[in-house]
Amino acid sequence: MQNSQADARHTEQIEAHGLKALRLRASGSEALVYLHGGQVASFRTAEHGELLWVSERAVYAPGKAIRGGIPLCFPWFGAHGTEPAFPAHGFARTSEFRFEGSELRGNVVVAELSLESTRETAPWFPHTFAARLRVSVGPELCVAFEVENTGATDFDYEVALHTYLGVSDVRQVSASGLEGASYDDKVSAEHGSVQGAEPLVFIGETDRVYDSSSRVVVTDPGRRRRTVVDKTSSRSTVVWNPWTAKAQRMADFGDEEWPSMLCVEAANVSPHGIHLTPQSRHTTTTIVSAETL
Ligand code: TA6
Repeated sequence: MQNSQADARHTEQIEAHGLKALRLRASGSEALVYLHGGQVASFRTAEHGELLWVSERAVYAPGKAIRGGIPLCFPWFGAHGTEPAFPAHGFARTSEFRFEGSELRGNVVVAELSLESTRETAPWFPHTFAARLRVSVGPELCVAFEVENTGATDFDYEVALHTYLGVSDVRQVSASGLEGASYDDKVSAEHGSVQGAEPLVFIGETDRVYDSSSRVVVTDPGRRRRTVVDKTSSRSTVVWNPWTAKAQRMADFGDEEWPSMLCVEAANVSPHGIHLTPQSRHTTTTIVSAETL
C-alpha cells in the first residue's frame, strides 16, 4: 500500500490513553487500532454497537499488552517452548508497529501496519521476518496478519489473533461451529478431547485449543445478536474465559469483568504452527461481524 492515507473521514491519526492510534471509519462502522502491538481495541457497527471487549483495568504502556481487543500473539503462543523467561504470547503485542498508510476500497477502509525483525527481537527469535497487519473496517472487521520470511533460513512460528468478544453474560451464551472438533484442554491438562454435538456452553474457566478451521458463532440472547468469528488459513481456534479465580489473579482484569467477555481466537498453534522457507509468506485472518437474533 503506498504511503497514502484515506482522507480524514476514514482515517484519523490520534492519541488515546497516551498511545498513538488510528481511528478508522467506513460504512457506519468505526475501529480503533493502536500502533502499540498493532492492536485493534474497538470495533463498533451502526447496527450492533461495540463487538469487542477491553478491560476497565487495561494498562496502556510500553511493554504491556492491552487487555482486550485483538492482541497479536506472535511468534509463539502461550509460554515459550523452552525459555520460560521469554514474554508470554511472544513480543509482537508489545512492539511498536509502523503505520504504512490506508485507502478506501469501496465501502471499506483498509489500514496497513508493519513490524520487522530487529536486533532487539533477535535474542527472542533469531530469524529475519517482515510482518504486515491489514485492518479492514466496514460492515465487518477483517484483521489479516501476514508474516514473510525475509531471511536465508527456514523458520517456524505460532500466531493467534487473540480476539476478546463482548458478551452480555458468558453464562448465557453458546458457541457453535466446534462440534466434533478435537481440543486440548489447558484447564484439565487433557489432550485430544472431542467437542460434543452440542454448541459449547460455559460453566467455569474455559481454556481450550481446538483443531478447527471453522467459523464460530456466539449466540448471545442478552444482546439479541450473534457474533460471528470467521477465519481463513487458521487451523486452530482458541476459546477462553478466565472465570472468577483467574480473573482475580490478573491485575489488568477486573474481578467482576469475566462474565462480559469471551475470547474466540483464530490461530495457528502447535501442532499447526507455520513453517516458512526463505521468501515465503503466510497470512492468518479473522473476520468479526454480527447479526441480529
Ligand atoms: O488464549 C488463552 C490464553 O492462552 C490463556 O491461557 C490466558 O493466559 C490468556 O491467553 C491471556 O494471556 P495473557 O498473557 O494475555 O494474560
